Amino acid sequence: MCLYRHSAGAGRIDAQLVNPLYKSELFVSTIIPAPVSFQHGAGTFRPTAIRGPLAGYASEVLGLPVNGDADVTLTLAGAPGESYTLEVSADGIHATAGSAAGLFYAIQTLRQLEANGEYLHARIGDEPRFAYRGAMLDVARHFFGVAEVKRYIDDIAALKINHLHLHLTDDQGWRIEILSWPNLTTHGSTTSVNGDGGGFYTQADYSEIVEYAASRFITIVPEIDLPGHTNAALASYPELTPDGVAAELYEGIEVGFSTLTIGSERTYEFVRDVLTEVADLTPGPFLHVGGDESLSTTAEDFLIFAKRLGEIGAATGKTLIGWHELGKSSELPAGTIGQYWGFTTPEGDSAAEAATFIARGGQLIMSPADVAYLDMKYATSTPLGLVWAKGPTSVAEAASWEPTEIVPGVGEAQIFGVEAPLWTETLATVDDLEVMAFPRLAAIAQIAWSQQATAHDPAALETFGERLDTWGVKRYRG
Ligand code: TNX
Repeated sequence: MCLYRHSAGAGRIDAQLVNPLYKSELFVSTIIPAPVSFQHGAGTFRPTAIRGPLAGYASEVLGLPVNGDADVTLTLAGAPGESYTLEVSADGIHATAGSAAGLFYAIQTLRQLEANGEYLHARIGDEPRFAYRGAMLDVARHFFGVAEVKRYIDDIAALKINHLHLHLTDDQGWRIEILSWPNLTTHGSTTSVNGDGGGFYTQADYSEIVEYAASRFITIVPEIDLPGHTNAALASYPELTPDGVAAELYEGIEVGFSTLTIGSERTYEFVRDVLTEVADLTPGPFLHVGGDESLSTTAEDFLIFAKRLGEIGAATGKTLIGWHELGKSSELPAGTIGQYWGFTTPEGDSAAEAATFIARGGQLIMSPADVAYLDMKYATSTPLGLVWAKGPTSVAEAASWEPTEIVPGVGEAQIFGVEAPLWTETLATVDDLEVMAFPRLAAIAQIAWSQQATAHDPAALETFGERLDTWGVKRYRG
């Protein structure tokens, strides 16, 4: 076997591999995200059956039967955590991890060692760099139903992403049923961008998504965006508006024109009721409360609101997450997590606002818009997508950034993880989502999972792209 550590440089193999997916004679690991250590041989193994925890799931994705004396074994042993080891040899395929999540990641890696039913001989040791590896889906600008979200969950699970942030509310639609404020969905969910129709999740639908995600070791992070991005709520309940007159429903793509009424106690009853219901429905530890682009809220009002929001949010027992503008407030609950969406070279107050979360004992999720926003066009000719965040954003740009080199004073220890948002002003179908996400999301998942300075390898991304083709996932071909 030849030893290859990704962080150390390019790996090589001397033997020509027969397997068509490993067609390069100078074989480097094509696993995305790249594992910590990877040794491989030239041979392959053809397994017949699987046993162990997660055998049912593995059987589905690998297309092998479950059987008591299988030659693919999944074994729980060792310290808990997300690490795993995987060995493929003439003796069979053996995955070992201290947790079911680790075995799940071993299965994802295994899927990428396969071609024509044969698995490349390999020995892999792996664990993630960051605890939080996220994708965000905006279901407010366009609505995506339960089945569509489940499909996106399967897509991102292959990349060892472990959080799906659902942007559930915005100006164009309110997508989660709130029993104590029913008009949010009976009225506020009926629209989307472009008159493409509305939709919402009943609480049962939402729980179904949460459970499905959990079966893929993905935690749902629900976002209720406050106090801006609230036109759908303002259209549903006139008592929330500054003048007591219901807003019109909105199907455009402007941002920053809506705000809750900061001086009214009814606003805080609304915030408390909504956050309490959403928190109660959500088994995961996080509640995202938005805070971005509240351009119609005065600076003074924003601080008043942020303090109340922090108090109400903390009372749900969840750890709050907010877009970096919430860091204008120095009174957020200790440990609140900030989501940085400024550029890789910060502009304006974005770095200072992000730093507030660290000062309060929290961490940052890094989503720099110029490299991690999956709704940016790939090239000027891309029919879908926007360009405002220094777009177009090529695959190479999405793949070549380092989270610790963005906000001064924010290094490895201050970073909770990395998330790639997918905003949907211009995206209406699952094909649209996949074409914008892939392959850039694969590149960003590598930044979230793989060791620092793991080189961006266009050939590995292309191989991953070919796997997406075999899995029936749409992708952009540059
Ligand atoms: C900015 S960045 C937004 C979203 C838009 C997106 C479009 C941020 C937290 N908010 O409201 O959908 O740009 O790219």
